[in-house]
Amino acid sequence: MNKRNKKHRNIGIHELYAEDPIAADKLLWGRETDASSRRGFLKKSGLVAMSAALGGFIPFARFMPAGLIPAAFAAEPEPFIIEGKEGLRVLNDRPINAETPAHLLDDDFTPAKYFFVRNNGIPPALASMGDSNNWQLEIAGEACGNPRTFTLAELKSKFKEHTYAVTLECGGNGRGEFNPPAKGNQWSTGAVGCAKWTGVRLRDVLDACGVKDNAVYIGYYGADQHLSGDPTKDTISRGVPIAKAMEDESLIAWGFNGEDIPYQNGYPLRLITGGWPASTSGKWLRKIVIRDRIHDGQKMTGQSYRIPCEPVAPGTEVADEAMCIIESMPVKSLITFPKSGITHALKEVFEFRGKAWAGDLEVAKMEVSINFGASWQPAKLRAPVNRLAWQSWSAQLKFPQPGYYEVWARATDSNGKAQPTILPGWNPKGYLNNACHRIAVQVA
Ligand SMILES: Nc1nc2c(c(=O)[nH]1)N[C@H]1C(S)=C(S)[C@@H](COP(=O)(O)O)O[C@H]1N2
Ligand SMILES: [Mo]
Repeated sequence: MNKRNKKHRNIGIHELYAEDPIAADKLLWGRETDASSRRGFLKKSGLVAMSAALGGFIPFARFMPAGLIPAAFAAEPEPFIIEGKEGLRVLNDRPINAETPAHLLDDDFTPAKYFFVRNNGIPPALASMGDSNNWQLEIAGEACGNPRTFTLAELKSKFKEHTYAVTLECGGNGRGEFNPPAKGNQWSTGAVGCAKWTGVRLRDVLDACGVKDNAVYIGYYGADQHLSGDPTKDTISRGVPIAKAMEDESLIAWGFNGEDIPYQNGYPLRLITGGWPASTSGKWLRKIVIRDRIHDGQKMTGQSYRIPCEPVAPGTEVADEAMCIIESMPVKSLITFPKSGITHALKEVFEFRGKAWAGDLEVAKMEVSINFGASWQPAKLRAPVNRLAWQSWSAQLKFPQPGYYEVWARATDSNGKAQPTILPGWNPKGYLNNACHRIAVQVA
């Protein structure tokens, strides 16, 4: 990870132009410059690219001086670069936490560059990893009959490979909206993504190591370091009940959309336990313990990833004993097209689309509103490609007259539970905000 890496393609536009405007012109738009006149010649492909970026044809493009940043980009903040990521909103750089703007989650399977990053500590150095096939995973714990260590190569050769599209959402996604505010990363809507994960079933590996009758929970340990640098401290060590661990879709994964898992998302090996807070899906996976009790690792106890067992009034202090571990995530959805706040004209009938997911359950119904929730109209909802994958939806919306609208989206799960239109129950740590996503649209 580095802030100022010249070799990196994903460098901020202002930085690019500041360093060498002529080179920036060439890189971004393919513009050739005549050194004597300093006039730029935008080739057809460059003009198309720039017009697309500006959202309109540029009638006087032939008069544009070389090395000029289009004014429309002037207000764009300089992005903080995370190697391998693009367009994310960075919430913290130590540890790195970055979320995905809703309009970049339009793909069925979130590309590596757009998959959010939630780190609790410092990821293991790539240079120290060596050949990923030698990466070791240890299986142990009180309720493990036959503790063993596997290399990644052994996992690949000894067990059957499976691929599932699984949605991961951070338990704190949406925290930024709670009032009184909760400490922690102020996620808006972007700590979520869905990728095709390839690996072996956690169940198959656990069975090979002997799951004793007294097994209750599993816990994970990763190779990342505590922020303090103290090697005796774990960054995070969470887990799930044994029944969740034994589900078909619970994986020890090395593949992400057919490639290696991106470095920030746990390369070369991670746990995938979909539908539950993504904090249960351990990255840079080194060890799994089969426990004879509820796992009590870092961020399993106290108030971490727990909500009041009974609802409380906003601002209430809740004792640890009255807090319960979050299990399945609640039903939720996003509008991924168009982008909120667009200023270009929408046609009278316009297709909106997005994604919806419901923790361990399926989304059964999707609706949209153009009148601040006064009435709802059905959207088309696709089945998930497999259990625990998010579902695509779309809706053709007709607007009665020009002006400013908000489009709201609401999903209902297979138990009949719908997203709240504004905010769900307040809780001390700001988890599980599954309020309806809303976007601004201008109809001209
Ligand atoms: N080893 C390790 N695993 C981890 C974490 C971490 O900091 N270290 N963060 C957890 C949390 S809180 C979340 S939300 C997800 C985020 O996964 P992502 O960064 O791939 O999006 O990873 C989980 N697994
Ligand atoms: Mo998280």
